[in-house]
Amino acid sequence: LERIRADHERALREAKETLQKLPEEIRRDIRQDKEKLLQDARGRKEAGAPGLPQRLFRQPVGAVGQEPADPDVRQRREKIKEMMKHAWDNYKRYAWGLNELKPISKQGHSSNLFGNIQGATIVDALDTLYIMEMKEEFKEAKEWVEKNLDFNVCNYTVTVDETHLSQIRSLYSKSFLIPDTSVFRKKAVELGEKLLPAFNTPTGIPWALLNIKSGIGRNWPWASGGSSILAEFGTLHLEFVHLSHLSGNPVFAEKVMNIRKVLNRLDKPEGLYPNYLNPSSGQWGQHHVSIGGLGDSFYEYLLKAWLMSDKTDEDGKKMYYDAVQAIETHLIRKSSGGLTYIAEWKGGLLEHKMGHLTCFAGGMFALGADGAPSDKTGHHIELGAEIARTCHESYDRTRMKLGPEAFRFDGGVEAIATRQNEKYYILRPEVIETYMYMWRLTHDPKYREWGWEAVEALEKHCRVDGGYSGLRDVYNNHESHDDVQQSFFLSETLKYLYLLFSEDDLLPFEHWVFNTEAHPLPVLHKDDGNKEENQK
Ligand code: DMJ
Repeated sequence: LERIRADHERALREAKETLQKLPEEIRRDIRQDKEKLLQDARGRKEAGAPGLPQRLFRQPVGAVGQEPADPDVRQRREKIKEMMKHAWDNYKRYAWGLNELKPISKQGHSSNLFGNIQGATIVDALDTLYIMEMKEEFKEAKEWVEKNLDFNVCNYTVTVDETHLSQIRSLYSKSFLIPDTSVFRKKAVELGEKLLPAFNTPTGIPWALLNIKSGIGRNWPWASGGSSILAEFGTLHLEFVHLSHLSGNPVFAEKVMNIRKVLNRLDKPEGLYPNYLNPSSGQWGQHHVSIGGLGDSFYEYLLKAWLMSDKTDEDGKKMYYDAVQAIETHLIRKSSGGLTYIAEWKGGLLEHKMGHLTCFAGGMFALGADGAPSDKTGHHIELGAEIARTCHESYDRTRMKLGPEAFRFDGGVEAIATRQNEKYYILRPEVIETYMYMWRLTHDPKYREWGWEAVEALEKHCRVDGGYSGLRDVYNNHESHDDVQQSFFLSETLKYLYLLFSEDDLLPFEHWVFNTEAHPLPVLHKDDGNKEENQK
């Protein structure tokens, strides 16, 4: 009551003062108020988004590289660009604005994973179009995002990892790579804010699913008694640290730093991280450990958090190298035929199976070699090379020269899928991702050769009139297409192929880290005034 009375009195006083002014003075005040409002609005427009701090766009290093010097390499790179054009043009023709393309039935496709989100292929492909200098296509994609991507329609349950996070990841990366990025920046922060209630759990480990309207979260019922999943809550770090930079709001970084704290407090069986963690009790669920599905990108983000912090994030570094040590001791094995593979661990027992997803680890080990103790650098590169060789074998031992979803090292087989439901290939990127890292870090020409084998196989078996399709069985004599052109084919598979045949000056590793969907994020260099931020 007192406050209302005071406000009321102040309003009366101001009105009286105004009435005592000459009409000319009143008109001047009004003019000044108007000008101020206009100025504020202009400022907001330049800053790109209301409420966001102004940020100068720095010309990014290596967002566009030089032409490859070698004419054969140049030609191969051109071919990959042509593949991107084929994938994009068909998406545009038959599925524009929808999530993905069905290249055989020539219509749009959307799996449950996407919820109500639309245009996943456009958002995902933007930075590939940009680095390939496909200017027209990039322009139309950017315009679509500006006009159509609206997270305010999200008054439903969203997945905190796969779909929505991947949108943040993707938008986010664009706000660094591409000039005039206010639109990406604004939308990334907007979506980040919407996801914050997912962290309202007793431990701060986020739910996998969130109803944006009610702010109530939950987990998948199949996930070990309603646990959160390591590869989901462990794959937020890079984007949330950057979100704090973009928005000026520390809350995002605080949320992911807390995840680390919780993990560091827990006992880990044999130093390994199980895939399931209950966000209420803070206890591990089933002791199932995998460097593939459900676990993979958690390990990737420990290493990349350290790299993205310009190697100042000591905590991330320690967690990564400790985890690799435990993985080597308990999961990495050599087959009798001499192939190194990463098995899965179920309550202490090994399942001698390696997923296509796990093949990304070859690139990760090699990328992490630099920070390993000096006597182990060569060993980490070697480990990466061995995983690359095994994954290449998994491709080479199929009829279509494209790898299965999972391959086994038991029952007398090596690097071969034995179960029918593991024989499919859905245009996944992980093996090519590893070739790209191995090429950049060793310049051994075999990685480009292996990448080219994959290009030829994709052209022969996956390319159809209406785009690119996955295959149901890579061991079959005849293609049975699954009729889906995954959006990650454009954002990851084709981007890694393009980088494999580019010079090292395109998105150089000293300046960029690739997030788990191959979207580049800039390293927060200490000398750019990020020192304190990195250490927080
Ligand atoms: C990608 O979208 C990401 O790399 C994710 O982390 C796991 N795999 C898919 C594509 O295979």
